[in-house]
Amino acid sequence: MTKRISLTQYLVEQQREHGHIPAQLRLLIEVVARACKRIAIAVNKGELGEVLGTAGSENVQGEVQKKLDIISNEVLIEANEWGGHLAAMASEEMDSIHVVPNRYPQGEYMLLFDPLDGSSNIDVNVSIGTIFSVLRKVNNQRGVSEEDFLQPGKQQAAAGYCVYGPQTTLVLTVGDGVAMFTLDRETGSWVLTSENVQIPADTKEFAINMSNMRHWAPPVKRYIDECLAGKEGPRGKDFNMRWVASMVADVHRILTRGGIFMYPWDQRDPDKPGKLRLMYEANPMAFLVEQAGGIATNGHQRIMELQPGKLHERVSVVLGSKNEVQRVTDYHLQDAAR
Ligand code: P6P
Repeated sequence: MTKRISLTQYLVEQQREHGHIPAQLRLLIEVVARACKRIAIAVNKGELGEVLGTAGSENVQGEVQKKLDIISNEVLIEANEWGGHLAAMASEEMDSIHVVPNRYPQGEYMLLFDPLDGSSNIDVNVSIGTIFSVLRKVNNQRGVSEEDFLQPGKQQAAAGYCVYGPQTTLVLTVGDGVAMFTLDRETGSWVLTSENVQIPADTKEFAINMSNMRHWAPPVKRYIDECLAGKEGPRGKDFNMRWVASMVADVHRILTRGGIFMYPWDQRDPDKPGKLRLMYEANPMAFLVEQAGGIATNGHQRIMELQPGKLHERVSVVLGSKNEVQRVTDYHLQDAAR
């Protein structure tokens, strides 16, 4: 039974025992956790808060913004800019970075986030989430720029998400395993409910948007065909499929009971590596998955090794139970060797 302690006590004890949660990082994590609580309240109100539906605008991705996308983004910006722990922020919902205004002290970290991932699920009451990634500021001059954000995922100081589902759960890593905190709505506290999370190496559950099957590259089609062939096929076992269309919900399931999640390249837009964003979706999820004993690749190589070329860069994602992700990588290698 995991000892039921608060997020603050967990972070203080982690710093005392392992010393890699400096004060500014602890403050950052607690501020993001508090912002997620506020987002959870807005999400939970739904129509009662008149926050459903579209905002009548588009983001840099060309996606129609939901009211809650914009509200969540504003909550995270306002919560983080005055604390002195951050130099700048970047968001899926903002074209360029948001540098901490001169009226506030600058800190040594940079925060990236998808403020509300899975927006297509907001209006139909299906789990959605906030994803965040923390990088260290690389130069000590005040003028932080977009280029300072372009660090490979292996440089992350911390990463996590909050899933707004039947429970509101914050999942976090600072590089020493994965811990989960459930929001106690009666006290308003984040309570530790799981630590040292481990993803089983094998699974019978895959997550992919099957409607794109005709567009996939051969190795992906081969892998999924074999899953669909089940016991009678080359895998010799039946598989189950899940697709929530909220990466946070699908990854949370995988961290909780194993599985493989795939959003691969497809031929609809050959120059686009994939749909998901590298900096504030794939990298933080890859950090969490690897810290839980899983693997996260773009089908060919480790996501956290990729050198970003631009802030809103997209990437193919294959992550989860290591033996399944490795199989997909092997199929790509075999296909390339043909
Ligand atoms: P599709 C949500 O929009 C998202 O970015 C991820 O959270 C999710 O896994 C994926 O896109 C869903 O994409 O094409 O199935 O709607």
